Amino acid sequence: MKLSLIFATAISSFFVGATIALGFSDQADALSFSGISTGTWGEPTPGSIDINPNPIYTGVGNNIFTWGDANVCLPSPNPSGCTITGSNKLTFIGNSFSTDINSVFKVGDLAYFNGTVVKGTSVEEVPLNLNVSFSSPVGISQVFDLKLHLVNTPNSVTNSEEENADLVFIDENLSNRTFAFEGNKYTLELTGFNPDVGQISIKALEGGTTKTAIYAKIKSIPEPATVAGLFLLGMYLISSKKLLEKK
Ligand SMILES: [Ca+2]
Ligand SMILES: [Ca+2]
Repeated sequence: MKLSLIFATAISSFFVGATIALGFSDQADALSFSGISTGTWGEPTPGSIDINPNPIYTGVGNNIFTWGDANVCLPSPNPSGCTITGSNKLTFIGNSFSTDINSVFKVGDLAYFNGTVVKGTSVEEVPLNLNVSFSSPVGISQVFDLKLHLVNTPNSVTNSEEENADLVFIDENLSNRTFAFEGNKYTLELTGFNPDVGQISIKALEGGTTKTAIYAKIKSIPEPATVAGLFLLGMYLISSKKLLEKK
């Protein structure tokens, strides 16, 4: 008699807990996020002094970043002349967005120009400070720090164009990905350069431009209420199994 009373209480408190948890979960899943993204480049990391003893760059604090000394004389059709491609360049242009939770959306366009530059004047990594301003009701602005790794391969006339091509890799690990709204926590997760498959690098031939975009999605972090509900369910199932076994 006493035992059944305990279980009745346990069951009813489980259902109350589950209802609260489901209530939160439904609300979070139905939430959509809209806003505007912008981005500015941060201070780059040149990398090893042996590789880049004379790093040259412009654009910290702007949305156009250049690196490498473009003053290099490439073979030209005119025997006395030089062809200068210009420095390497990354241009980030943010956009407005509207997305549901767990859906991939575009946070900005990225254009990558692969300049042919003087050896030892490049940089190896540049941070992009991605500022996301969420519209009402979320109404918060947050800067997410993401990093791009710049792979500047040495060029050789005996190489193929593909072998001389350079690359940009995106680091998907944001250092400050979490934000809060109405007591619930969310994360912004980078998904890379492609909305459909996990693509973390882009390539451009020497003197060529590759246009791409950066994609992300917003996920909700499970609430303590949900975790508590699941814990209660687990405890209830274990005790009811034990009770059945005893019978
Ligand atoms: Ca290059
Ligand atoms: Ca190269």
